[in-house]
Amino acid sequence: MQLVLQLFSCRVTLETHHPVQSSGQKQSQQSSPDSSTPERGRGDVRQCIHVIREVGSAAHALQSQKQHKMAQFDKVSQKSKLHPKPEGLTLQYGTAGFRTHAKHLDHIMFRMGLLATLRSKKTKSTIGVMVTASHNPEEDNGVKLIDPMGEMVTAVWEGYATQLANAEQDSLLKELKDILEKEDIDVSEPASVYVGKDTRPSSASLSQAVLDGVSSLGGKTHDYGLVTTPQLHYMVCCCNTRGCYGSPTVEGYYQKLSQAFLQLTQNASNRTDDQKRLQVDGANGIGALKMREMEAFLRSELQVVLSNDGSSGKLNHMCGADYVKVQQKAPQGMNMGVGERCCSFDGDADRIVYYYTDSKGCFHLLDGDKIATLISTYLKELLTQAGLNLQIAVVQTAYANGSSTRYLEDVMKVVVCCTKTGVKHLHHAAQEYDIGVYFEANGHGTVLFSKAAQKQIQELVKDLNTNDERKQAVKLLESTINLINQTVGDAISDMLVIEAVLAIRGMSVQDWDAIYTDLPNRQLKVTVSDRRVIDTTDAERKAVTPEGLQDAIDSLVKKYKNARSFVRPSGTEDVVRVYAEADTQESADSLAHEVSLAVYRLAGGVGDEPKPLH
Ligand code: 16G
Ligand code: ZN
Repeated sequence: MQLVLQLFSCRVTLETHHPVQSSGQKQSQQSSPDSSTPERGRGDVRQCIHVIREVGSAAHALQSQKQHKMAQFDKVSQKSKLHPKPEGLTLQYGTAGFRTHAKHLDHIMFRMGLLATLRSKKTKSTIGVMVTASHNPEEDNGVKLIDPMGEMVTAVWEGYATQLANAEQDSLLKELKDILEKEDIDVSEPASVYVGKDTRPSSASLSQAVLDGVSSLGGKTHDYGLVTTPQLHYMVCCCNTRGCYGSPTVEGYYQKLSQAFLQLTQNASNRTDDQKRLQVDGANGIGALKMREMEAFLRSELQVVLSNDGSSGKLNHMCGADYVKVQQKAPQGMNMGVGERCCSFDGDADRIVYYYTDSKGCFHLLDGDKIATLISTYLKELLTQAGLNLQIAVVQTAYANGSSTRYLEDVMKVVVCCTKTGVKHLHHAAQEYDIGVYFEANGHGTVLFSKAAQKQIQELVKDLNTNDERKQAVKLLESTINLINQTVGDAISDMLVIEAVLAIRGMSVQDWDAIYTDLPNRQLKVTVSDRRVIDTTDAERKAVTPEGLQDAIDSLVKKYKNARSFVRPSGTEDVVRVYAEADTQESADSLAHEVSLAVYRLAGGVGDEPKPLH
């Protein structure tokens, strides 16, 4: 097809050759039909030979491209037999990529290697593939694709991922060609894919399957081995910005973050060793390993006491950010002193939550909402001090505690925006502002600075005419930007930001906790025969279907004080999630139960009816 088009365009060149000649030339040609004007005639012949040669070499190039393509597809076909798809198995690229028991994932990994290669050819950039199942049990695994600037892959390509993953063995090439055609990808383009993995026992062979997929399509790989998810996002961004974002090595990451952290904590020089001490629960995962590596770079400005470091316990088992957030209790294996500042990473270190126990033994959780509040308040103050007129917004989901939203809007006068659950939605919304702080209540989040905002801050740093207070504030802003991993939520980077903010403002974890008091809340799940019967709107805060469900929720909420409740189908589990908050824990529990019953009755509940919590 391409060849025909090229030949056709050559013919057009030949035919239009004469009309563009001057009338004088035309005349002389007409008067010498035997081409007795030798120059002109020779010129035409030369031109024709040139065009024929071009056509010939184009045809040759296309021929060899075609051969190359065939050879490539042969290789894919051969290699894919080593990573066969179990017949009938279908999986979907969900909010967090593919995630299931590791034993079902070998073919998925190989195919995601193929897809990442295509994505790289399409975008002419390096693409990342991370092998991890985050906070899931150790037996599970998963995979996520990372786009050129370190963000999540687009929705259309998520669709291709599902399409490719579910193609039966004999139609894999057909699906591959379909994507190539739809996206108009030249298969002979070079490709580059960065691969990383977490510490799960299955991750080594699964990441090898990704590498096989890439190489079978002729792509180049860089295997980073064991890295946190946010470290791989960082590498991809560093590579595609040609080093502007940092150096694409693990050491480059440690250097960039630690330098910024040390610069920030210089502004809190009278901290005691006690204040520098932080207990970190590594979830027995990759975060623990990387924290150990980073320690030396922090030059004792942060004194980490690491537990669940992977030396004995099981990944995410009774520990890690998800366990602490869901169970609302301290992880096992951590020796917590009264009032001591502690935090937990999840299995791939892209989430973090803080907590402490008070003198009465009461457990206090500081989740993503509290983190967003601390960071946005700090940034807003710096903007005021620096005299910068930049708009700052906090992006939350429906799960954000009502108290946090009220505090941010009413007291801090910050714009608050609510999106659907899932990092990509929050990330996307945060890009709309000069400074977008986004956090899910579960502890995944970061801060995005627009290019214009970064430029303004950098220019002001250089501006020698600014007075001391302004200069100090703007320098802090600059270091804070360097400390934040803007590509994705990053437990290590977020932890360092939080530690720096607490140090600079001279706050204890208790002071931070006291900024506002969380409304008691409860999350439950209900099993229904098909969770897709629940459709939501208004950033998942209202149920559109099944009919009558939202009315039922509205009238239940009215029975309680300061109450709020919503339901949504989970994107990662075959259940419907129910959230409720109210003025007391009893009310929140009771409301959550009543809403669960409404879901069970109106949305096709299966199994036993939900039982009251008390
Ligand atoms: C995934 C999402 C997370 C979200 C969670 C909700 C990413 C990288 N992760 O883990 O942001 O909170 O799903 O799970 O987007 P759910 O739909 O089962 O409630
Ligand atoms: Zn995670």
